[in-house]
Amino acid sequence: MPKPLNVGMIGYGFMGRAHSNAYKQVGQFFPSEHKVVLKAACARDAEKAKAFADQWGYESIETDWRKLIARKDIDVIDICTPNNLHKEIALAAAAAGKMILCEKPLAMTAAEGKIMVDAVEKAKVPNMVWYNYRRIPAVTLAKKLIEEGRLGKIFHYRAKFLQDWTIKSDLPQGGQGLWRLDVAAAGSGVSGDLLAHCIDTAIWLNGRLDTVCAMTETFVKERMHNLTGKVEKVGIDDACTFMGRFENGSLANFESTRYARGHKALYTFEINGENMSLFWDLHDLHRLQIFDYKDEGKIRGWKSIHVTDNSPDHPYMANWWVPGLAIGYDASFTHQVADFIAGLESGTPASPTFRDAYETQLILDAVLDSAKSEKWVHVPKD
Ligand code: 4PW
Repeated sequence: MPKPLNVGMIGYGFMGRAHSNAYKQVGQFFPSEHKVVLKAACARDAEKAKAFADQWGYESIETDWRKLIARKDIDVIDICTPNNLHKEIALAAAAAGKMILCEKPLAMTAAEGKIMVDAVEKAKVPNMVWYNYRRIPAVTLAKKLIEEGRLGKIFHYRAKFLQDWTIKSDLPQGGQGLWRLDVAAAGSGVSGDLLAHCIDTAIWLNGRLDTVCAMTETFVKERMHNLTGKVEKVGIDDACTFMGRFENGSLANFESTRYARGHKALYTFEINGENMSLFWDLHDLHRLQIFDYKDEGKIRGWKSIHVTDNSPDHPYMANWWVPGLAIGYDASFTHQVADFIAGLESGTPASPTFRDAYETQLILDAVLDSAKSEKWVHVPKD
């Protein structure tokens, strides 16, 4: 008999849907000793909670997250709220001995993140942050190639995450769907929302970032606030770019913006090593592009590996369809739940844990400090 893993979901937005979809898929494709049960969905508005619960198959609803956490029949708390609630909910969940899956970024600031890390470690509760791009098979393959030492010495790591959905100056800030524009709810703008993904992937693939020099811009300075009904100053960064240096000596170049007209979610990274370069693009998420300098001269060139084989060399794919058939963005979340469960069963926690994600918070703080001070900033070692 599989062990039930009873999930209590807090929030019902885009990420609430992405995670719920993963919970529903995981048992079908990644069998384990656990069976995910969608136990309760929680939102302040009962009607919205009920509609969400009915759509995704949650057994019950709560309108107060404290009541959800107090329930004996909940094992895992999934935090899909705006960022300003992550800390309070995580601390309460840890104190109640619940496992915690928290949407990214972990916290509003590194200081908040540290409190959350201490709480989950003190309570010894399994924990993870939803940096899902690590689980795209082509990205996981990149990690494998790097670990096998195929790239040699790394010289450059560059990443960008480009969107264009906030260019309209009459788009309000705050409230449902628009909390990402409200600094009180989000903590920051593109840095916490998009750059955080680039940083998480980068430190996973290329190790610690040591120093950064950043620039931010807020292109639209005032927006109507949905919660107050007044035009208010915009406190988030609309664009954030930085350069830096990794501990391994390689140079970093990062760009994130919501003002790149024509781009909806263009996340790319490229790594240049002495022997090999790798390039990945979210728009073509199955392809890992590789240039291998060790190839024979006359056939040397960029090649595109379509990571849809079902051989054990292509991470996750053997659990899906037949060789050659693609999976999508949603599968990265399914893989993350599968890895979380595998971590529970093996005793080796799946990454990124709260502690791993805290590293990203330290870098984000350093990036924003640097943009403000117009100076290079060292990323503190915890
Ligand atoms: O976490 C990010 C979101 O806030 C996502 O990975 C992409 O950008 C899609 O939506 C936003």
